[in-house]
Amino acid sequence: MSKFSEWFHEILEEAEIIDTRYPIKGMHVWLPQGFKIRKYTLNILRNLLDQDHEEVLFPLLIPEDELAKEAIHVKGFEDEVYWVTHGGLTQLNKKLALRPTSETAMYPMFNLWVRSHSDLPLKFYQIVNTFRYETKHTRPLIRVREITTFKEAHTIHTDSEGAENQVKDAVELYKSFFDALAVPYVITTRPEWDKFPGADYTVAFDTLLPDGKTLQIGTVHNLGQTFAHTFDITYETESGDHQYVYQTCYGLSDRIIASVIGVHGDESGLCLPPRVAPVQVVIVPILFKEGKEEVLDFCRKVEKKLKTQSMRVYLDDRDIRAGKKFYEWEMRGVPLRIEIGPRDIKNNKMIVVSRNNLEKKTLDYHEETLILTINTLLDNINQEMKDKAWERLKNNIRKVKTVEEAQEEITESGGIIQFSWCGKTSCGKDLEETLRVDLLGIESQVEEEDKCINCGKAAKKTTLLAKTY
Ligand code: A5A
Ligand code: MG
Ligand code: ZN
Repeated sequence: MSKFSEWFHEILEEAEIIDTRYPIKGMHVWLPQGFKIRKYTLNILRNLLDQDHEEVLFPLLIPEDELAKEAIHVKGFEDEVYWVTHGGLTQLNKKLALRPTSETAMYPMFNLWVRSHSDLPLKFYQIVNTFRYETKHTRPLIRVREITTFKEAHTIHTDSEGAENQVKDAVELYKSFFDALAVPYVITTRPEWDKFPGADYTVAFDTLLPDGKTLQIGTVHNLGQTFAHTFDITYETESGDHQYVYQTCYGLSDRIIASVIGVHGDESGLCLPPRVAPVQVVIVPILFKEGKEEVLDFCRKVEKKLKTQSMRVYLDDRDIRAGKKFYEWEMRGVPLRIEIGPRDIKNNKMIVVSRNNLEKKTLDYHEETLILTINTLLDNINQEMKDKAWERLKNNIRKVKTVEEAQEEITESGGIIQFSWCGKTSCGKDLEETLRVDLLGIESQVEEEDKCINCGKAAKKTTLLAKTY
């Protein structure tokens, strides 16, 4: 296990995010702290999606014949499907799959729903659990067998341009989402052999974890007309013809939480972006024998004031050492700590400590501007976290000219390698095997004349590779 892996498992337990002791491999329990981080993260996501998507909720079970209809799709998932075979003691005539994803649950209904060009486009999403019998090593939040937080959006369009544009819109939406979490990413078009089963192409977001491996944190698929043909989803055009629709889908999972934890955490524990932190500001009274009540009263006043702005504030008035409280709230990733002691009250001061850099500042205390001051501090913390995370990602993307160089970088520093590639599947797979990495995909077309680092033929594409989760 890498040092990061160990850190990750420990912090999930210590910060009470996930309990991994549930007696089914790859299935875990969300604890109250984790559930809150998840809730605030999903609030951001729902706010973005609700601008032009409709939230729906489909059944968990999919009949065997529907799942099997789309041949390429089912081939991609056949090793990973859990089956319900019995109702009580009765064997079912038709096996039922636990959804690994919901194309084959939704699209038979889309067949019924889509009638006329005037109905389109349609944009739906749901946030549900899905089940995948993963055979690779499972890890909490990163590779699970019950994905508890599967956001899948599914859209329907009259023409291919509509679907193309939706892919671009979805990429923008995911950018906004990850920006809100201060999580940096690279965006690539996955190589042919790694696209979503049934898609024309897949655009993926990957972030970099501290051990130098990347994590796929989101995918956007252009499905073209493949599923439309399979599920006979057609609409009537203005002139009365019947045409097959074009579709896209895009998904996120528990990995969004894993990335927030993994990207920002440090040796003191969690470091949460203010928008998803269960507690955004903790107030720690610095108490001495004398003037105890006065300090507590003052802290209560500050707490009340900040709460009026629906800020998530916690006054830690437990009867334990302040140092112990600092340590605990730092471990839990609370973005901002306010310390108030008897001398501060006298001098109209307060001490604030930002979790992201553990910097301590003494500020003037003014009741009228308190909220503004704290909000500004929280905004700054978010910005600093984002800048730092992006800088680390950028510093870990290295351009190479040869396979040997790639090998060296991968063994010595990990991270993401940028290189020129001819675009051929056989050559790409050969590279993956030689270097024991994954091609993340294509960033862009090569602008000048260049050579593939592996086969020496004309390069067409700037491509990224990395060791991946
Ligand atoms: N229907 C489309 C959206 C779909 O299923 N796409 S997907 O297969 O790529 O899954 C969406 C996202 O879920 C992926 O980008 C990946 O980040 C995440 N994911 C896939 N398998 C996972 C697993 N076993 N555990 C956690 N996250 C997973
Ligand atoms: Mg897979
Ligand atoms: Zn090549």
